Amino acid sequence: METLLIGDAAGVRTITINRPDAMNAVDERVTSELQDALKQTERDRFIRCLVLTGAGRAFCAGQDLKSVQERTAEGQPIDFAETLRRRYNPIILKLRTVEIPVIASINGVAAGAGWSLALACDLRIASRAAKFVSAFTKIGLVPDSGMTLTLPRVVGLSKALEIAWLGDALSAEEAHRLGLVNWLVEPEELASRTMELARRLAGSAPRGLGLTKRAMNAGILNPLEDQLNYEADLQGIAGRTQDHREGVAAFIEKRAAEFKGE
Ligand code: T3D
Repeated sequence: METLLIGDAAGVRTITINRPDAMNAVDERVTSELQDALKQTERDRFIRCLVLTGAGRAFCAGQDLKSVQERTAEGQPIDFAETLRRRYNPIILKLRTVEIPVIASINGVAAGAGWSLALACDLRIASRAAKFVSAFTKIGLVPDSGMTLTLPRVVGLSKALEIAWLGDALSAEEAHRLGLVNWLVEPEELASRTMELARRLAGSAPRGLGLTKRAMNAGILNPLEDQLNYEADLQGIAGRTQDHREGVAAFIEKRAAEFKGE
């Protein structure tokens, strides 16, 4: 694995997205390796709990915008509907369907699809240094990777729209208050508190935990699959706009975007 660190201890597998210089932004290799790592985790019967985290000061900054801009500059149009279905949606579905507890250990910023990844996990423990940024609207896109289902289910429709539309960063404290994070801990305690929780879950009856997840999933899994497809359709439209290209260029050039509705 080039972009992931994978470690096992006492029945707990930890997958760390390891592109710290890019705030663990997700390129083709990350999604491909994450898909493989999740499939392997499901096959490894001795793994009883999975932890997902990020290296350095970010959890995950979502899609790698530099690779998006490079491809656009090379004249290779990206079909976001296709890339979501092929790259992101299988990861979100696997996080929900693997019948072991999945903990997001949120060490720093979670933005765009990076936040969606955390929302697709079963439990979230966050460092007080973490923050949450929807990010999609700022580059003319639609929240994806399940966020349009997972976020309003936790915070309600109006708050979800506020978060998505305004795109303001949510502090770890605010995310905890809203129920988006189960536990909030000091940065230096995150790793040990995560392992304490993971070991406790790994020591529980695995079949019972897995079936509990299956039962709790029952009400959301079919809607999630439909919603992932629907998000992909909408992202296909948003991804073809001039405003999206302007949003990405503005982010990379570190300036305010000028959106024209085109
Ligand atoms: O199918 C498809 O492909 C479509 C799918 C889309 C899914 C998505 O996730 S869309 C959303 C993509 N993500 C974003 O728009 C987030 C962009 N990043 C940010 O808003 C901010 O960087 C953060 C809030 C994450 C962190 O802010 P801050 O101030 O702590 O750090 P920074 O200075 O902005 O970033 C540090 C470096 O990381 C910087 O590089 P540099 O200037 O030092 O060389 C920055 O460019 C880089 N970086 C951060 N996010 C990304 C990134 N590089 C590439 N892609 C990123 N997403």
